[in-house]
Amino acid sequence: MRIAVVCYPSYGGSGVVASELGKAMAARGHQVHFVSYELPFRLRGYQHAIIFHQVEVPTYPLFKYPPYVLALTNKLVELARYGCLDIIHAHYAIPHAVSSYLAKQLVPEVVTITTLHGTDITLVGSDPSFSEIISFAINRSDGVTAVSRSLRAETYRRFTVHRPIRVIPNFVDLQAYRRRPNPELRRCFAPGGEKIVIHVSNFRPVKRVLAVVEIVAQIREYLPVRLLLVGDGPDVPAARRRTRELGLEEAVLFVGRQDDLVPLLSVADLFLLPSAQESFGLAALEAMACGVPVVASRVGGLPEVVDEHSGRLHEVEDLEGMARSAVQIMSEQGVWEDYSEGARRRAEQFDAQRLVDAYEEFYREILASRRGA
Ligand code: GMT
Repeated sequence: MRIAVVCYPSYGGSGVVASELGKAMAARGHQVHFVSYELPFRLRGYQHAIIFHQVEVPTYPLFKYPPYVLALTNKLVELARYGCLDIIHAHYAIPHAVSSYLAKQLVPEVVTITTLHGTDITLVGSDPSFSEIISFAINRSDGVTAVSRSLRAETYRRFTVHRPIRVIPNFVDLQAYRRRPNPELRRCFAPGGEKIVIHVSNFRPVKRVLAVVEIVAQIREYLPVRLLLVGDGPDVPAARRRTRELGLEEAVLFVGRQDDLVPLLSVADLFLLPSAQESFGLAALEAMACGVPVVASRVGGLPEVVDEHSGRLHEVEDLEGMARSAVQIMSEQGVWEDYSEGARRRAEQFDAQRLVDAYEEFYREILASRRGA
């Protein structure tokens, strides 16, 4: 198959899923064209059968807002006409599903698939400034997938969508993501033998990074811990401020964006994710694959990912409960080992091979149904 993958290139779950899926499809012999405004960060390094096409938007004094949707659509049309695409797979509905729809108006033989990831539905997409066009674009996609049952239900609840939505959960490469203990690195972060709590995100308000700092302050009343904050985003300054106010400068380490998470996850004892919304929680799944138990909020798709053997879920505002669970999981080595093994076992349910098969099958099904139509 000849597939165009449209995604955001920056740090964030939808770009990660799009990149890993595209790479897996290329490894299976398909021809994969990534289309975005920058090279997605998980695509660095040559891989056969992957071609990156950069979307450039011309500037003009009249354009207060450069028309990215048009430039993206134009690139897709070019590819469909001259590169002969079978499928355009848009990850994250805004604005990618709209560009796919427009491209199909010019090249009707191309099949369009949209994968809904989360905030495109729960936060931004349902804003009245976008909701009409996003409903329309979802309804006009030839195939639609969502990364969790919860996200599918939210889509039906918030939009006038009348198409079937296939749930294909996110996945993890279980070979790449496994615990690789490194006592030396562990000592660098926790020289006094403290436990290590980790949080990985794009530091947007929905992730509630300030709550992560608060929870760690509460854990420290019972257990010496260090917090590794991995990632970057708009809430970094506020998280630094709260860290200072709580007198936690020594205990909280801001390590910034990191491409390779496995070394960091491999020294961690617990992953904290107190998000206000989380359609799936890919970062939690990657941590679980590395044997890191999760304490998170009971929202969105998180209950579909974290079970009672791999971690604990609490109501969003229950920071005290999250701190208590964290202390219970980390205080006793035997308890921690049970959760760590449970986390890895649960992650094995989201094996990349099996879920890439599900996408490949979905592509074939939609292609067959469109061609038969
Ligand atoms: O908000 C983010 O974390 C970024 C966003 C994205 O699209 O990059 O993440 C969403 O998609 C991920 C991949 O499917 C999911 O694992 C995240 O749970 C989801 N984020 C939210 O729903 C807040």
